[in-house]
Amino acid sequence: MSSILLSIQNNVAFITLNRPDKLNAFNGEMSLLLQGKLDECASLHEVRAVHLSGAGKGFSAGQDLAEVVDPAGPGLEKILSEYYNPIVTRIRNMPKPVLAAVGGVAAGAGANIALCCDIVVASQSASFLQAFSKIGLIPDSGGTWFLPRLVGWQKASALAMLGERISAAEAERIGMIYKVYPDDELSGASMALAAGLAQMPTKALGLIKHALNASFTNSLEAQLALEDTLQQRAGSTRDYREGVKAFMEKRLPTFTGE
Ligand code: LHQ
Repeated sequence: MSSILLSIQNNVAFITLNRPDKLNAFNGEMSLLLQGKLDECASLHEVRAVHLSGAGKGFSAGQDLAEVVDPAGPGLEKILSEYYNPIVTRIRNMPKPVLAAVGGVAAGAGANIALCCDIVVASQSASFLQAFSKIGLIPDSGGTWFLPRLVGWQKASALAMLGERISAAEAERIGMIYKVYPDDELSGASMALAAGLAQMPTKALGLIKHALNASFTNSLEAQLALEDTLQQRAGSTRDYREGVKAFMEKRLPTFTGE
């Protein structure tokens, strides 16, 4: 069985991290496979939303530490530049929404790959930990970029330094994730969210992502100018015309992603 599964249903690509006996810890092969599946999702026109989850009882325990201690394994530099960084940039640059459904522990790079997604939901028993400092490392896979933006400097600093495991409820409370569902409802709820996203105006969602990607580093003036540019693009889509027409005709819109 492959360590990354992909299936596409009703315009949603379901990507599953699939090393359940290792809590879906990443090895090099799995990281490269995930990059390939993300490329497929980005290029396939029928894919209008991506749902990322883990098989079994964890989301992902981050780097498979057995690979790190293997003398024949990849070095630290390769792990970041060839494995994790390209995953994070693919998710952020994909002009389609990516939703992470965290149904168990999300640790290390596993946590930060979840947190770089556009919407993160979790089950009540899920947990998040910046495990890095416990083994003498710093948060990677965008952790030092996303965490302060999500939860503020103080919480980010404490979570990164202390490496404490926090509950999904606490993650929701501090704004690290969007919503928590009872354990037996996560799968249905996250699939419904992804299905809903896949029927929305896909180009506008991609442009929202583009604008948010830039918002923390742009000046207000630069962000207003970017909104202006991107709004012109959104306004030239079929879905925009359909959205306004449907509103005027007092009916539900049918968006096609065009
Ligand atoms: C694991 C792992 C794991 C292998 C659980 N590897 N087996 C970048 C640059 C270069 C190098 C390093 O990495 C990185 C990026 C990173 O992601 S660094 C952070 C790496 N991850 C960690 O340090 C997390 C280590 N794991 C844990 O702290 C715990 O296992 C967590 C909190 C994730 C889960 O705890 P529990 O629910 O109590 O489960 P467990 O500890 O009993 O784990 C279950 C099994 O999974 C166990 O194996 P065993 O054969 O004893 O049943 C663990 O050894 C194995 N496992 N994480 N990352």
